[in-house]
Amino acid sequence: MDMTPPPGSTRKAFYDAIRAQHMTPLWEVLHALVPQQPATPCVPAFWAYAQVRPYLMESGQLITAEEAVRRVLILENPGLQGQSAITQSLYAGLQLILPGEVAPSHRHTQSALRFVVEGKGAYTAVDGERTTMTPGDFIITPSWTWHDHGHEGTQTNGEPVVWLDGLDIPMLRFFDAGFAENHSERSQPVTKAEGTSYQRYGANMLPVRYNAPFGQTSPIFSYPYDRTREALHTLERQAPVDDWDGVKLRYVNPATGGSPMPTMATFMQRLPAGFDGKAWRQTDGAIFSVVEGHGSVTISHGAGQQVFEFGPRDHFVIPSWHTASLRSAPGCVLFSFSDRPVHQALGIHREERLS
Ligand code: GTQ
Repeated sequence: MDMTPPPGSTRKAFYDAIRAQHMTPLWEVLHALVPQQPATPCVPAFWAYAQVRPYLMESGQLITAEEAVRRVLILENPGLQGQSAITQSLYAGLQLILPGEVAPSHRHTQSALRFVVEGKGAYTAVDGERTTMTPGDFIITPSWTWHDHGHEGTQTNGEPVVWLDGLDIPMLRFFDAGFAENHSERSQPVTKAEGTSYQRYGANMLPVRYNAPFGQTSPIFSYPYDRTREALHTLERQAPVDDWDGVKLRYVNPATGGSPMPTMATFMQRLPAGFDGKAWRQTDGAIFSVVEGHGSVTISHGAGQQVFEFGPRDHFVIPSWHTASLRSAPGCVLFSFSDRPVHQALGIHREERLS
Protein backbone atom coordinates (compact mmCIF):
# COMPACT_ATOMS: atom_id res chain seq x y z
CA MET A 1 0.00 0.00 0.00
CA ASP A 2 1.26 3.51 -0.87
CA MET A 3 1.60 5.52 2.37
CA THR A 4 2.83 8.75 0.70
CA PRO A 5 0.61 11.66 1.79
CA PRO A 6 -1.39 13.22 -1.02
CA PRO A 7 -0.27 16.64 -2.35
CA GLY A 8 -1.60 19.86 -0.77
CA SER A 9 -4.20 20.41 -3.47
CA THR A 10 -5.75 17.05 -2.62
CA ARG A 11 -5.89 18.09 1.05
CA LYS A 12 -7.52 21.37 0.09
CA ALA A 13 -10.18 19.49 -1.87
CA PHE A 14 -10.65 17.22 1.14
CA TYR A 15 -11.07 20.23 3.49
CA ASP A 16 -13.64 21.73 1.11
CA ALA A 17 -15.51 18.44 1.01
CA ILE A 18 -15.69 18.02 4.80
CA ARG A 19 -16.59 21.70 5.36
CA ALA A 20 -19.90 20.94 3.69
CA GLN A 21 -20.42 18.35 6.43
CA HIS A 22 -19.54 20.94 9.11
CA MET A 23 -16.22 19.34 9.90
CA THR A 24 -12.73 20.79 9.93
CA PRO A 25 -9.30 19.14 10.40
CA LEU A 26 -7.77 19.48 13.85
CA TRP A 27 -4.21 19.17 12.58
CA GLU A 28 -4.39 22.58 10.88
CA VAL A 29 -5.30 24.35 14.15
CA LEU A 30 -3.90 22.17 16.94
CA HIS A 31 -1.05 24.56 17.81
CA ALA A 32 -3.41 27.51 18.16
CA LEU A 33 -6.07 25.51 20.03
CA VAL A 34 -3.64 24.09 22.56
CA PRO A 35 -0.91 26.75 22.79
CA GLN A 36 2.29 26.12 24.73
CA GLN A 37 1.45 29.18 26.79
CA PRO A 38 -1.42 31.70 26.85
CA ALA A 39 -1.56 33.60 23.54
CA THR A 40 -4.05 36.31 24.38
CA PRO A 41 -5.24 38.83 21.78
CA CYS A 42 -5.56 41.29 24.68
CA VAL A 43 -2.77 43.89 24.72
CA PRO A 44 -1.41 46.17 27.46
CA ALA A 45 -3.33 49.45 27.41
CA PHE A 46 -3.42 52.68 29.38
CA TRP A 47 -6.10 55.37 29.80
CA ALA A 48 -4.74 58.66 31.17
CA TYR A 49 -7.50 60.35 33.11
CA ALA A 50 -6.50 63.79 31.78
CA GLN A 51 -7.28 62.49 28.26
CA VAL A 52 -10.41 60.59 29.23
CA ARG A 53 -12.13 63.10 31.50
CA PRO A 54 -12.99 65.77 28.90
CA TYR A 55 -14.78 63.12 26.80
CA LEU A 56 -16.63 61.83 29.85
CA MET A 57 -17.82 65.37 30.64
CA GLU A 58 -18.76 65.89 26.99
CA SER A 59 -20.88 62.72 27.13
CA GLY A 60 -22.73 64.42 29.98
CA GLN A 61 -23.84 67.12 27.52
CA LEU A 62 -24.82 64.61 24.82
CA ILE A 63 -27.14 62.31 26.73
CA THR A 64 -28.78 62.11 30.15
CA ALA A 65 -28.23 59.20 32.53
CA GLU A 66 -31.94 58.47 32.22
CA GLU A 67 -31.87 58.17 28.42
CA ALA A 68 -28.57 56.29 28.35
CA VAL A 69 -29.74 54.04 31.24
CA ARG A 70 -26.03 53.83 32.06
CA ARG A 71 -23.89 56.70 30.76
CA VAL A 72 -20.60 54.87 30.39
CA LEU A 73 -17.55 55.14 28.17
CA ILE A 74 -16.29 51.59 27.79
CA LEU A 75 -12.56 51.00 28.22
CA GLU A 76 -12.09 48.73 25.25
CA ASN A 77 -8.91 46.75 24.80
CA PRO A 78 -7.28 47.76 21.48
CA GLY A 79 -6.75 44.04 20.79
CA LEU A 80 -10.47 43.31 21.29
CA GLN A 81 -12.09 46.04 19.21
CA GLY A 82 -15.85 45.86 18.91
CA GLN A 83 -16.15 43.37 21.78
CA SER A 84 -16.76 45.81 24.65
CA ALA A 85 -14.10 43.93 26.61
CA ILE A 86 -10.95 44.98 28.46
CA THR A 87 -9.77 41.36 28.75
CA GLN A 88 -11.25 38.27 27.13
CA SER A 89 -13.48 37.69 30.17
CA LEU A 90 -14.01 41.15 31.68
CA TYR A 91 -15.62 44.46 30.88
CA ALA A 92 -14.60 47.87 32.25
CA GLY A 93 -16.04 51.32 31.76
CA LEU A 94 -16.19 54.76 33.34
CA GLN A 95 -19.67 55.81 34.38
CA LEU A 96 -20.68 59.46 34.84
CA ILE A 97 -23.61 60.69 36.90
CA LEU A 98 -24.43 64.39 37.23
CA PRO A 99 -26.22 66.21 40.06
CA GLY A 100 -29.93 65.47 40.08
CA GLU A 101 -29.71 62.50 37.72
CA VAL A 102 -30.99 58.95 38.13
CA ALA A 103 -29.71 55.88 36.30
CA PRO A 104 -32.87 53.75 36.37
CA SER A 105 -33.26 50.50 38.26
CA HIS A 106 -32.62 47.15 36.59
CA ARG A 107 -31.10 43.78 37.35
CA HIS A 108 -29.03 41.28 35.43
CA THR A 109 -27.14 38.06 35.93
CA GLN A 110 -23.84 39.85 35.28
CA SER A 111 -22.05 40.81 38.51
CA ALA A 112 -20.76 44.36 38.78
CA LEU A 113 -18.20 46.20 40.85
CA ARG A 114 -17.96 49.97 41.19
CA PHE A 115 -14.74 51.65 42.12
CA VAL A 116 -15.33 55.33 42.83
CA VAL A 117 -12.90 57.56 40.94
CA GLU A 118 -14.02 61.15 41.60
CA GLY A 119 -16.76 63.33 43.04
CA LYS A 120 -19.23 63.34 45.91
CA GLY A 121 -23.00 63.20 46.25
CA ALA A 122 -23.86 60.08 44.27
CA TYR A 123 -25.30 56.87 45.64
CA THR A 124 -25.87 53.33 44.45
CA ALA A 125 -28.92 51.44 45.64
CA VAL A 126 -28.77 47.65 45.89
CA ASP A 127 -31.56 45.46 47.20
CA GLY A 128 -33.32 48.27 49.05
CA GLU A 129 -30.27 49.96 50.57
CA ARG A 130 -28.44 53.04 49.37
CA THR A 131 -24.75 53.63 49.84
CA THR A 132 -23.08 56.99 49.36
CA MET A 133 -20.22 56.80 46.88
CA THR A 134 -16.90 58.27 48.07
CA PRO A 135 -13.68 58.13 46.04
CA GLY A 136 -11.78 54.90 46.74
CA ASP A 137 -14.87 52.97 47.87
CA PHE A 138 -15.35 49.52 46.38
CA ILE A 139 -19.04 48.71 45.87
CA ILE A 140 -20.69 45.48 44.70
CA THR A 141 -23.82 44.80 42.70
CA PRO A 142 -24.49 41.07 43.15
CA SER A 143 -25.87 39.05 40.26
CA TRP A 144 -29.66 39.49 39.80
CA THR A 145 -30.11 42.25 42.40
CA TRP A 146 -32.05 45.42 41.59
CA HIS A 147 -29.76 48.40 41.35
CA ASP A 148 -30.00 52.04 40.40
CA HIS A 149 -27.65 54.97 40.76
CA GLY A 150 -28.44 58.57 41.56
CA HIS A 151 -26.97 61.92 42.48
CA GLU A 152 -28.57 63.93 45.27
CA GLY A 153 -26.75 67.20 44.53
CA THR A 154 -28.32 70.05 42.62
CA GLN A 155 -27.14 71.56 39.35
CA THR A 156 -25.75 74.56 41.24
CA ASN A 157 -23.93 72.90 44.15
CA GLY A 158 -23.20 69.35 42.99
CA GLU A 159 -20.15 67.88 41.31
CA PRO A 160 -19.95 65.16 38.65
CA VAL A 161 -19.32 61.67 40.02
CA VAL A 162 -17.32 59.12 38.05
CA TRP A 163 -16.68 55.51 38.88
CA LEU A 164 -15.07 52.50 37.27
CA ASP A 165 -17.52 49.74 36.40
CA GLY A 166 -16.08 46.22 36.29
CA LEU A 167 -18.42 43.52 35.05
CA ASP A 168 -18.16 39.89 33.96
CA ILE A 169 -20.11 40.68 30.76
CA PRO A 170 -17.79 38.86 28.30
CA MET A 171 -17.68 35.81 30.59
CA LEU A 172 -21.45 35.56 30.77
CA ARG A 173 -21.65 36.10 27.03
CA PHE A 174 -19.25 33.16 26.62
CA PHE A 175 -21.52 31.01 28.76
CA ASP A 176 -24.68 32.38 27.08
CA ALA A 177 -26.05 32.97 30.56
CA GLY A 178 -27.10 36.63 30.39
CA PHE A 179 -30.57 37.66 31.58
CA ALA A 180 -31.77 41.17 32.43
CA GLU A 181 -34.94 43.03 33.32
CA ASN A 182 -36.02 46.58 34.13
CA HIS A 183 -37.65 47.56 37.41
CA SER A 184 -41.16 48.97 37.20
CA GLU A 185 -39.98 52.07 39.07
CA ARG A 186 -37.17 54.45 38.16
CA SER A 187 -35.61 54.20 41.62
CA GLN A 188 -36.25 51.08 43.67
CA PRO A 189 -37.94 51.61 47.06
CA VAL A 190 -35.48 52.17 49.90
CA THR A 191 -36.27 49.64 52.64
CA LYS A 192 -33.10 49.70 54.77
CA ALA A 193 -31.18 52.48 56.47
CA GLU A 194 -27.82 53.33 54.96
CA GLY A 195 -25.05 51.28 56.58
CA THR A 196 -27.28 48.36 57.61
CA SER A 197 -25.33 45.81 55.56
CA TYR A 198 -22.00 47.10 56.75
CA GLN A 199 -22.97 46.91 60.43
CA ARG A 200 -24.50 43.47 59.96
CA TYR A 201 -21.71 41.87 57.96
CA GLY A 202 -18.71 44.22 58.14
CA ALA A 203 -17.77 44.08 61.83
CA ASN A 204 -16.03 40.67 61.63
CA MET A 205 -19.36 39.20 62.71
CA LEU A 206 -22.34 37.61 60.99
CA PRO A 207 -25.99 37.23 61.97
CA VAL A 208 -26.42 34.06 64.04
CA ARG A 209 -28.76 32.52 61.52
CA TYR A 210 -26.75 33.70 58.52
CA ASN A 211 -28.40 32.73 55.28
CA ALA A 212 -26.24 34.18 52.48
CA PRO A 213 -28.58 36.87 51.14
CA PHE A 214 -26.69 37.05 47.83
CA GLY A 215 -25.59 33.45 47.40
CA GLN A 216 -21.85 33.30 46.72
CA THR A 217 -21.55 37.09 46.61
CA SER A 218 -20.45 39.11 49.62
CA PRO A 219 -23.26 40.51 51.79
CA ILE A 220 -21.15 43.66 52.31
CA PHE A 221 -21.91 45.77 49.33
CA SER A 222 -19.71 48.77 50.08
CA TYR A 223 -16.14 48.50 51.32
CA PRO A 224 -15.24 52.06 52.40
CA TYR A 225 -11.85 53.44 51.40
CA ASP A 226 -11.00 54.97 54.77
CA ARG A 227 -10.82 51.46 56.32
CA THR A 228 -8.82 50.01 53.42
CA ARG A 229 -6.44 52.95 53.40
CA GLU A 230 -5.80 52.77 57.12
CA ALA A 231 -5.03 49.04 56.92
CA LEU A 232 -2.50 49.50 54.11
CA HIS A 233 -0.75 52.46 55.69
CA THR A 234 -0.51 50.76 59.07
CA LEU A 235 0.84 47.56 57.51
CA GLU A 236 3.41 49.53 55.53
CA ARG A 237 4.84 50.80 58.81
CA GLN A 238 4.49 47.64 60.88
CA ALA A 239 4.95 44.62 58.65
CA PRO A 240 7.26 43.26 55.93
CA VAL A 241 6.69 44.71 52.45
CA ASP A 242 6.41 42.15 49.64
CA ASP A 243 9.11 42.52 46.95
CA TRP A 244 6.56 42.07 44.14
CA ASP A 245 3.34 43.59 45.46
CA GLY A 246 4.33 46.08 48.15
CA VAL A 247 1.53 45.88 50.71
CA LYS A 248 -1.36 44.15 48.92
CA LEU A 249 -4.63 42.92 50.38
CA ARG A 250 -7.55 41.19 48.72
CA TYR A 251 -11.14 42.07 49.49
CA VAL A 252 -13.14 39.16 50.94
CA ASN A 253 -16.63 37.86 51.30
CA PRO A 254 -16.60 37.74 55.13
CA ALA A 255 -18.91 34.74 55.14
CA THR A 256 -16.66 32.53 53.04
CA GLY A 257 -13.18 34.04 53.03
CA GLY A 258 -13.40 33.86 49.25
CA SER A 259 -13.59 36.65 46.71
CA PRO A 260 -16.39 39.21 47.04
CA MET A 261 -17.98 37.94 43.84
CA PRO A 262 -17.77 34.47 42.29
CA THR A 263 -16.34 35.81 39.04
CA MET A 264 -14.12 38.70 40.14
CA ALA A 265 -11.39 39.22 42.71
CA THR A 266 -10.52 42.72 43.88
CA PHE A 267 -7.36 44.03 45.47
CA MET A 268 -5.90 47.18 46.96
CA GLN A 269 -2.18 47.68 47.32
CA ARG A 270 0.18 50.32 48.58
CA LEU A 271 3.65 50.74 47.12
CA PRO A 272 5.86 52.48 49.68
CA ALA A 273 7.97 55.48 48.59
CA GLY A 274 10.97 54.28 46.61
CA PHE A 275 9.39 50.91 45.75
CA ASP A 276 11.10 49.14 42.85
CA GLY A 277 9.14 45.93 42.48
CA LYS A 278 10.21 42.54 41.14
CA ALA A 279 8.46 41.15 38.05
CA TRP A 280 5.67 38.58 37.94
CA ARG A 281 3.21 37.07 35.53
CA GLN A 282 -0.10 35.33 36.08
CA THR A 283 -2.89 33.86 34.00
CA ASP A 284 -5.53 36.30 35.20
CA GLY A 285 -5.31 39.56 33.25
CA ALA A 286 -5.85 42.47 35.66
CA ILE A 287 -7.34 45.96 35.43
CA PHE A 288 -5.88 48.72 37.61
CA SER A 289 -7.31 52.02 38.83
CA VAL A 290 -4.78 54.41 40.40
CA VAL A 291 -6.10 55.86 43.65
CA GLU A 292 -3.28 57.99 45.03
CA GLY A 293 0.30 58.82 44.14
CA HIS A 294 2.42 58.25 41.08
CA GLY A 295 4.49 55.43 39.66
CA SER A 296 5.08 53.29 36.62
CA VAL A 297 4.28 49.81 35.39
CA THR A 298 6.55 47.94 32.97
CA ILE A 299 4.79 45.26 30.94
CA SER A 300 6.69 42.91 28.66
CA HIS A 301 5.72 40.04 26.44
CA GLY A 302 8.10 38.28 24.07
CA ALA A 303 10.36 40.98 22.63
CA GLY A 304 7.91 43.81 23.31
CA GLN A 305 7.99 46.08 26.33
CA GLN A 306 5.82 49.01 27.37
CA VAL A 307 6.12 51.41 30.28
CA PHE A 308 3.12 53.38 31.52
CA GLU A 309 3.73 56.31 33.88
CA PHE A 310 0.65 56.65 36.03
CA GLY A 311 -0.98 59.11 38.40
CA PRO A 312 -4.32 59.39 40.23
CA ARG A 313 -7.43 58.17 38.33
CA ASP A 314 -5.43 56.65 35.46
CA HIS A 315 -6.38 53.12 34.36
CA PHE A 316 -4.40 50.31 32.79
CA VAL A 317 -4.64 46.63 31.98
CA ILE A 318 -2.01 43.90 32.32
CA PRO A 319 -3.04 41.00 30.03
CA SER A 320 -2.73 37.33 30.91
CA TRP A 321 0.81 35.95 31.16
CA HIS A 322 2.45 39.30 30.46
CA THR A 323 5.42 40.03 32.71
CA ALA A 324 4.85 43.12 34.84
CA SER A 325 6.61 45.11 37.52
CA LEU A 326 5.67 48.22 39.50
CA ARG A 327 7.69 51.20 40.67
CA SER A 328 6.84 54.27 42.66
CA ALA A 329 9.15 57.05 43.84
CA PRO A 330 6.65 58.97 46.04
CA GLY A 331 4.52 55.91 46.99
CA CYS A 332 1.07 55.13 45.63
CA VAL A 333 -2.17 53.18 46.12
CA LEU A 334 -3.61 50.92 43.40
CA PHE A 335 -6.97 49.20 43.12
CA SER A 336 -7.19 46.20 40.79
CA PHE A 337 -9.53 43.41 39.76
CA SER A 338 -9.36 40.21 37.75
CA ASP A 339 -11.17 36.93 37.03
CA ARG A 340 -8.86 34.98 39.36
CA PRO A 341 -11.66 33.22 41.31
CA VAL A 342 -12.75 31.51 38.10
CA HIS A 343 -9.21 30.35 37.32
CA GLN A 344 -8.95 29.04 40.87
CA ALA A 345 -12.31 27.29 40.78
CA LEU A 346 -11.22 25.53 37.59
CA GLY A 347 -7.78 24.71 38.99
CA ILE A 348 -5.99 26.52 36.13
CA HIS A 349 -4.58 29.57 37.90
CA ARG A 350 -0.84 30.02 37.44
CA GLU A 351 1.44 32.64 38.81
CA GLU A 352 5.19 33.03 38.40
CA ARG A 353 7.18 35.40 40.52
CA LEU A 354 10.46 36.22 38.81
CA SER A 355 13.49 37.06 40.91
O1 GTQ B 1 -24.53 50.01 36.31
O2 GTQ B 1 -25.87 48.38 35.85
O3 GTQ B 1 -20.98 49.75 32.89
O4 GTQ B 1 -25.71 47.17 33.60
C1 GTQ B 1 -22.56 48.18 32.12
C2 GTQ B 1 -23.76 47.53 32.31
C3 GTQ B 1 -22.91 49.40 34.16
C4 GTQ B 1 -24.89 49.07 35.59
C5 GTQ B 1 -22.16 49.12 33.05
C6 GTQ B 1 -24.53 47.81 33.43
C7 GTQ B 1 -24.10 48.74 34.36
